[in-house]
Parts: sequence; structure tokens; C-alpha cells
Amino acid sequence: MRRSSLALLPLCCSAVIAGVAHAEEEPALRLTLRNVTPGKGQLLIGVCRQAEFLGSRCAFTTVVPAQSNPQVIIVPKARLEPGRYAVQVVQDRDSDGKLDTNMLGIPSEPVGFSRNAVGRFGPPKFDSAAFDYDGKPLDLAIDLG
Ligand SMILES: [Ca+2]
Repeated sequence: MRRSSLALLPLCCSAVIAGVAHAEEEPALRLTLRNVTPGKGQLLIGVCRQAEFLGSRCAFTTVVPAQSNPQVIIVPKARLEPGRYAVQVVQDRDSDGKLDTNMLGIPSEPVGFSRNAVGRFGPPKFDSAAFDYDGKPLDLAIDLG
């Protein structure tokens, strides 16, 4: 019994890796998220145009379990047209699907933006977080805090 399950293991995992590689094909963006607390809820990730920024409907969105630090997220090329975008990330610690804020409206869960943009009072402006994606893969590092 033990032996057969061990023998299955390489099969299972190479299949998973192949599946992921196929789905990813060419990356548009490779996001390296730092200061993630593994095992605490999920990461809400949005790649947003200006009109979508800070909203929940962006050009590309994904939700993944917070599982490593740093955690790398691939945005597939097939899912993102060239354009000007900003990335927003929330570590949704209680997995309720939204950014929790305190009575003053200040986030009580870690957030991060592309170019590590920070706002003076409240969230950063789109322009300070924005970057141009021209169809060539980009590596972005984002610190949550
Ligand atoms: Ca939350």
C-alpha cells in the first residue's frame, strides 16, 4: 500500500506541473509578493486599468491561498492586453473576499501596490502605481504592508 502510493507521487506531481506550465504558457506579469504571512487567508490580486483601480472588477483578477513568502503569481499573457495597469494586492486574512478596514477606513489587512506605491492619506493614486505593459513579460515585486 505504502509503496504504491509513493510510486504514484511523481506521476501526480509532474502532471500538475505540466498543467500549470501549459495554462501559464507565456507570462505577461510575474508578481513576486513579499511580506506574505503563509497560511493566513487568501491573496486578492487585481491588475487594473485606471477606471478599475481600487475596485473589485479589474482586467485580471485572481484569488489564491496565502501559502508562501515570497509568493509568486503569474498573470498569463493570454489574459492581459497591452496597456497601462496598476496591480493591487490584499492579504485577505479572514477570507471574506474583501479588504477589511477600521472605523477610520484604514485597511486592517495588509495591502500592496505595483511600484510599491503608497498613499499619503488613503490609497495611492493610480499614476504612482501604474506601469506600461507592452506585451513583453514584466517582473514586478510588491511588498505587502
Ligand atoms: Ca478580509
